Amino acid sequence: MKIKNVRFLKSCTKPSDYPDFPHPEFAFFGRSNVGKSSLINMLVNRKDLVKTGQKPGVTRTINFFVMNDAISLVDLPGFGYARISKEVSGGFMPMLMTYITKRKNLRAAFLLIDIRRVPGDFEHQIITALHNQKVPVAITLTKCDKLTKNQKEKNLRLIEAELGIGRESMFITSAKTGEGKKDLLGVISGAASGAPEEGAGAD
Ligand SMILES: Nc1nc2c(ncn2[C@@H]2O[C@H](COP(=O)(O)OP(=O)(O)OP(=O)(O)O)[C@@H](O)[C@H]2O)c(=O)[nH]1
Ligand SMILES: [Mg+2]
Repeated sequence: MKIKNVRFLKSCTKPSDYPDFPHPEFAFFGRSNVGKSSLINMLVNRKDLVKTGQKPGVTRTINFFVMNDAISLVDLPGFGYARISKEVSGGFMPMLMTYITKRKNLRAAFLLIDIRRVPGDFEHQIITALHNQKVPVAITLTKCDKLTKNQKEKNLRLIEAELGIGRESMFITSAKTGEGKKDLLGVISGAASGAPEEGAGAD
């Protein structure tokens, strides 16, 4: 898929503020600092469309972007970072769960997992919530440039065992090298090729 244009649409936190955008939507979930914002920049060939940062907790709202005037990409806050709020480390989970249940035009989700980490409770909760809404989930391993081939192999086995799925069903990516870009764009263009959905705005 060729990226002709991409623009920021809106940043918000609650369903009543979600943009009334009827086209297929793709959202990026994952722990704080896993590389959600960086991956979106990589996919759309832009260094700084989305703000990224070295410290966890950079993205704190739901950010909607529009690509080729036809597809929306959503950068979400991360979960699992204890210092992000006075609450628990799952501080953003309610916002994410509401987004999953309310957003009718969510066509597919990318669940990002740092290839150096084994997924845990938060990832399982997100997978279950997406499955309940019948939203397909693409498990996307990030920061793959950071490991040697042997380390990658070892971690892939741990992640496969934890999620109960094989690596052939996962995407191996790097926002740094561009690895996986073609495959992820293929998921987006494939899933987006259906007609725009009815009632795609907030409920
Ligand atoms: N080496 C390498 N670094 C990466 C990659 N992806 C992201 N990073 C770095 O990881 C850090 C976090 O990236 P972000 O894209 O801000 O992560 P995020 O998931 O959006 O984080 P929050 O918004 O805080 O939830 C930044 O310093 C990025 O430069 C990657 O594929 N390879
Ligand atoms: Mg971010």
